[in-house]
Amino acid sequence: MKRRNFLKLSASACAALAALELGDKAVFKAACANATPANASLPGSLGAKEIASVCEMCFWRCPIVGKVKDGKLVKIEGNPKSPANGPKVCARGNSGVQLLYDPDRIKYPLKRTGARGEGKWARISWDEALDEVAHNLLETKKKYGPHALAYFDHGASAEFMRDIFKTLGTENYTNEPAFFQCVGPAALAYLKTYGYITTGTRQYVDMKHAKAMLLIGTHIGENVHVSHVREFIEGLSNGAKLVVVDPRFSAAAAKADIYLPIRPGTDTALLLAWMNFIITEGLYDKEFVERNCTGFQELKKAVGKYTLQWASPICDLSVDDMKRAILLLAKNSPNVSVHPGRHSTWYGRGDTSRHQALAILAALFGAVGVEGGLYFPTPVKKGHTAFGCAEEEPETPDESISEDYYPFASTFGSPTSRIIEATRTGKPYPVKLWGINGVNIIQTIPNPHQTMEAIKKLDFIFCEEMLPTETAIWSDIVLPGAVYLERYDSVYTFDLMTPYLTVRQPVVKPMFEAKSSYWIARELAKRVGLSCFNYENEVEFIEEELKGAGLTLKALNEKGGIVSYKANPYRDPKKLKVATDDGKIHLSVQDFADEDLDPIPKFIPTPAPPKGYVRLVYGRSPVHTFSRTMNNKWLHNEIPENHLWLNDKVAQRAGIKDGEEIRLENQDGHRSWPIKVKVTPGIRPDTAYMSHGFGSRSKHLSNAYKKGASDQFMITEYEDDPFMGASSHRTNFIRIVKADKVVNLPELCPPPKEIPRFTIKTNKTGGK
Ligand SMILES: Nc1nc2c(c(=O)[nH]1)N[C@H]1C(S)=C(S)[C@@H](COP(=O)(O)OP(=O)(O)OC[C@H]3O[C@@H](n4cnc5c(=O)[nH]c(N)nc54)[C@H](O)[C@@H]3O)O[C@H]1N2
Ligand SMILES: Nc1nc2c(c(=O)[nH]1)N[C@H]1C(S)=C(S)[C@@H](COP(=O)(O)OP(=O)(O)OC[C@H]3O[C@@H](n4cnc5c(=O)[nH]c(N)nc54)[C@H](O)[C@@H]3O)O[C@H]1N2
Ligand code: SF4
Ligand SMILES: [Mo]
Repeated sequence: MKRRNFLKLSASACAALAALELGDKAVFKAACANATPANASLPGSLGAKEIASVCEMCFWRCPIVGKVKDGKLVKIEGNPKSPANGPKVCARGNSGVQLLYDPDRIKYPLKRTGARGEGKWARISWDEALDEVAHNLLETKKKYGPHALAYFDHGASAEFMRDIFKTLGTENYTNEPAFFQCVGPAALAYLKTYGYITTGTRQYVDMKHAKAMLLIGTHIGENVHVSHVREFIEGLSNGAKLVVVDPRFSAAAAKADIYLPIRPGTDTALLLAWMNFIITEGLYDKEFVERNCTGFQELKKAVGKYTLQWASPICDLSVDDMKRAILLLAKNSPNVSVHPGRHSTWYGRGDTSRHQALAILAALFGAVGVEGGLYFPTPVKKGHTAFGCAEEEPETPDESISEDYYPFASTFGSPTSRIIEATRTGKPYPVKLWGINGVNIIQTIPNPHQTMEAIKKLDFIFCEEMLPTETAIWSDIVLPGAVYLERYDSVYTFDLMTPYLTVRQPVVKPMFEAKSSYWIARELAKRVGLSCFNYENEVEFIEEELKGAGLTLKALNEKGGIVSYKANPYRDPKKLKVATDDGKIHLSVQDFADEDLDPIPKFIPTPAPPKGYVRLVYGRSPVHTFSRTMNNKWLHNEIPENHLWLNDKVAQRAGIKDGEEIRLENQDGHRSWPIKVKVTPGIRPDTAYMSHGFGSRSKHLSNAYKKGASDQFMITEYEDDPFMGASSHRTNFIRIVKADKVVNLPELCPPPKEIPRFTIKTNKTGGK
């Protein structure tokens, strides 16, 4: 397929990409040039008032303008002054309107009346709700100690309330950005190699100026972050070569010069063999490595045994294809984007190592601080706000469920798997209260059956939510949070290739009795006797933050709600200094060795599918964000349900037809809700794929309830990453249930002897 036809792809990415209209740079320029500048006081083109704000339909946080007519939000567009997205938003950004006006929204504080999980509530007042939450926080702490309190948090709404939990002294918060289900292993690997997190909420990789790019997983195009997709497409249209490694023919794979349909879970074997190849063939950047890296001799020795011939049966790729791919990347070095990845909690054991291998590969290519390589963030200055909550670290318990289990977990809080385990078992100490904010824990964390079991053991559980989700129906008290379009949050600074500063501000007033996250946290803090959140309201601290940037809210709005800065992404390789202690890139990580962990990546095979099963993997629906958008009318109309991608040869032998509705059964006997099959040659025979977030179990979500199936309910086996405790999501296997009969799936690519098979437990937990 030709690059210019990218947007015409028939794959599911099409819908989102069409909404992005990213393919034609001319379109961009024209749209930017003609757009009306955002200004809080000027009437806009629809005769509507335009208010600059920041999207939170996902965490990329694109600058937007809301067009408001007669007090009603009529349209959301990208902020034309934004150097990142210009006047563009994606399908989800555009559909924020439908989140705001979703008739299913939680309108008032609610108290559970039925059993947990039943979703029966009574309306109560804010005073009653906050008093009850505060009372339970204090009582639980008094009875069991501070660590009995746990906070599951994600996104902007969760930040203020996190300070309350931290100040009350618990080690149990899960911290943004979904560290233990998302970027944790990748972030840690880059932090230890380069001293800064080149992959956290942001991925600092200069795809726009790359001559070649490598994506391992990383399904850009289905994974939609507007400016990131834009840079990827600009890189391609500038002529960059692309290597995509993915067991599934993703939207990105459709654009690849070389596509490697790897056996899932074997990427580190490929990366080790590639490293050995470029070292032995002298294709790495010797001067760069000598000058800027430590640990090269150890690395060379450690990877010396991994040949392409060794990797070939493991990865199920031909030596020739692997060689062509690495030669293509090497030929274009140092201007190579070795994409650091984002979602990295794949297999537990080996996740940090896989991303460490990617970090090292970039360094071997000298692809750091140069055009097309990993780049340096450009910090954007803003003022510091002190909310007055305790700054000191909480007291560690006798046995910590964070750092005593995983040496690198505690920087980020406590692993969700440990909190759930402590809640279920009372060991090593009891966890009795959960607060939840911005996370749909049932859909987000592996083994929802275990999560629900743990919830039943709690003394108290509350959440701040906008929608009556699965998590809400399990909560004792539900606090109605304002939607991002109804509230201030903070000043946002972007330190990427297009640095800027902007602010989230309300486009309309909160509807019903919804309240902003700051207001909720402030009121709760007062009730638990903390002198936190001393600013009367958000505007006060936003002005403080803006002061540090030489701005006021009024001045910022007069500028269209956004101020751009010049990027400083590149460095002279002769004077390179990264943020590690010695300024060098660490190809072998002593901090890992000090904790008896591998200082240099090793390939640790994840168990292969048992006979009759295939591995279940997942990814993004381009028009949805996890479970949070499933009830959104416009997005639901676009893609109402997910499909199970199944290899065509496997389907044929198993007698399964395209479009047929089946159920899945995982290795523990758990069955999914009905899902239609997409029969395709675009997936390996040992793998099945579905997009995440579907199959809602809350009857209160009129559009989302029972639409498609949930991947999470098939994920009952997980392993924790030994470095930092993130939970694996791709260690589960499924077969098919058709008209209540179990269909075993044929094995068309058996694993080599190096990869042991998963052993099915005899005492299965499922069956329904
Ligand atoms: N539309 C949309 N976009 C989003 C989001 C969203 O909810 N909706 N969420 C955002 C967030 S928070 C994140 S973290 C990112 C996640 O997006 P990514 O970081 O891109 O996620 P990955 O898991 O790397 O990529 C999924 C791909 O990995 C492939 N895969 C599965 N197993 C393996 C394997 O063993 N090896 C290899 N090489 N590939 C494998 C799958 O087939 C799939 O194509 O997306 C972001 N973008
Ligand atoms: N099986 C499986 N598990 C996964 C993933 C996967 O692909 N497959 N992806 C993982 C990744 S990469 C990530 S980042 C996480 C994401 O995990 P989550 O962030 O938990 O994702 P959502 O399912 O969207 O749940 C967010 C919840 O917060 C609520 N919410 C959203 N915005 C606000 C707000 O402004 N205020 C309040 N009060 N509530 C709000 C939404 O209504 C929704 O219920 O999931 C991880 N878990
Ligand atoms: S990528 Fe889309 S959903 Fe995410 S912040 Fe940007 S416009 Fe919003
Ligand atoms: Mo994520």
